Amino acid sequence: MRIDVISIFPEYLAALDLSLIGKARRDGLLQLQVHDLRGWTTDRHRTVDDTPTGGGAGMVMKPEPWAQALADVAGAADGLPGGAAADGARRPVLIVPSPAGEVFTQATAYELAGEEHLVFACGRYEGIDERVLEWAAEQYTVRPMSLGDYVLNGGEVAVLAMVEAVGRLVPGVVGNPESLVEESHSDGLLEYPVYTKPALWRDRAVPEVLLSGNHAAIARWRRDEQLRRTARRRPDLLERLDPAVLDKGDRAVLAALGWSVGVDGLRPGPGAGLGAGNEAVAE
Ligand code: 6GU
Repeated sequence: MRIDVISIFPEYLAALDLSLIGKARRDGLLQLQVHDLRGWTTDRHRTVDDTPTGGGAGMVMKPEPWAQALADVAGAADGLPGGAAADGARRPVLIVPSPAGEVFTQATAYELAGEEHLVFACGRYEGIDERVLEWAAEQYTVRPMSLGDYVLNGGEVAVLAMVEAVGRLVPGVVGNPESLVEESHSDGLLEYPVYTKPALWRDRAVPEVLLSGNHAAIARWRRDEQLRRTARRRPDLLERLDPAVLDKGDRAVLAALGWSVGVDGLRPGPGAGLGAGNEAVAE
């Protein structure tokens, strides 16, 4: 997979040299390049911003440096001018980090991991002139993306998160692909709690079932913990769960937590989140 990141703070992205993503780059699994947007300015001051048309606070990123950068980066992918549209090649995906974007989820990460070429355009200030996104749609699939309902100063930190979430799903990047199967959000539930040695630590014992060697019992306990934890911390995820994925044991745990399972989905009952075995679980 090829990934280009365009930013006025390329040093922010230095962390992409580290750990799993850094190794994937060195191994050639990810062709990741970070570019300084100011390299596409033409004035002496290398200006990338201007005042907002219509008035208001802050500054807006000028369109022309972005257009030059995005045209170069799209074309460089296969060595042809405007080469992204070459025969058979998929359009590159332009991801624009913004609190005004659609929410980036694990499902988005899986979608993007199947692409050939991702370009991340890091905005700063109040954002990028909207016409850049319209213009870029001629060459790119454009996807404004948000990490969640809070505001960062610019897209760089969001890009670190998205590149890591996508990159680790590219085949070969994570050494043991099984570790991708049993993790939070892969099945719509939060991950179960994990423990290591010693079995007794500062008067706290690990749950006994985990020492039993009974793999079926361990799997059941872990699944129950996933359901309990998700009900407690993220009831919104349970409400979106497809009831078809629930077995008899799941339904029993959910009933004990005060949830009802109907054909149309899961609903918290009057007791859910309060009593019914869901209370006083300190974390
Ligand atoms: Cl992707 N960008 C910015 N600037 N702020 C954010 C965000 C992205 N996601 C949440 N807040």
